[in-house]
Amino acid sequence: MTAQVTQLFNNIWQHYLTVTPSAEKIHQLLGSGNDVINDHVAYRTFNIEKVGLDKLAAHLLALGYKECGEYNFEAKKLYAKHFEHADSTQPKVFISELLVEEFSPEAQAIIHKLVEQLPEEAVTAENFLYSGRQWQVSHEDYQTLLAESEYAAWVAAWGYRANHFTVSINHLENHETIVSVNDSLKDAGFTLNSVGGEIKGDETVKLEQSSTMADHAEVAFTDKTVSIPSCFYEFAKRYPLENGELYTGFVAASADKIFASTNVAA
Ligand code: OOG
Ligand code: NI
Repeated sequence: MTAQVTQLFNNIWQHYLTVTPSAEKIHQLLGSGNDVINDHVAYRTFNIEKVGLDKLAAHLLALGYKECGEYNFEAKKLYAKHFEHADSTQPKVFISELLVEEFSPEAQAIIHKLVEQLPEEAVTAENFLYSGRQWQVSHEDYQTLLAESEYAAWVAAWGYRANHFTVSINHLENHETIVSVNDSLKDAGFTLNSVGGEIKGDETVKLEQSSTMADHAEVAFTDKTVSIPSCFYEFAKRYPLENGELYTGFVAASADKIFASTNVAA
């Protein structure tokens, strides 16, 4: 089963790189051999039965992942869960879903129209987690969604792919702190997500996180092709609990700010 998990994440990684060229550069910048380990990978979807969080999670549960935590983001109208594998060297997975019914009738209609186009069997296909967008969407509808929810617009444009991978700072040989990682990234010209400060969380919540602002890549909308934010790279440092084991959960207040990594720069 572990070989299958490794293969799945290799496929997800390759698919992510096609729209996130900076990830390869960041790997080289921070790593020194085989020390770049992924702390987690994140997914986004809509809470519509056909493509809900559970449908994505089914692919992980089948490979031995277990549900470990849940999170609510009231202002963003999102619900999320995270999953872990018994083999702790495998990435954790954070999956969120948009509470579609809480948006305007217009936005809801656009979202339902997209999801209806997706072939039923696409969701259970082996490649679902790296299948991208299997519906047509106009730039006009993208803009309508963007006005209400950056998250909704992102899913409409990119579909099913890792939204980000996350370097585990704990495993890096050349960096001890998140400040050192952030400084290297900035020196190399990368723009960090500074919403809520460059570093989200601290030792008291057992998790420090930072992320780049997403790369941009071209999307062929039905009416035109436009370059928009694609995917980003995150960095996480975990601290031990009383029992000496590293904290494995997420921190909702920090996650709330990480979502902004796919915002269009002001
Ligand atoms: C997920 C944001 C949350 C984390 O590590 O807290 C997250 C997203 O941007 O889709 O990944
Ligand atoms: Ni993350």
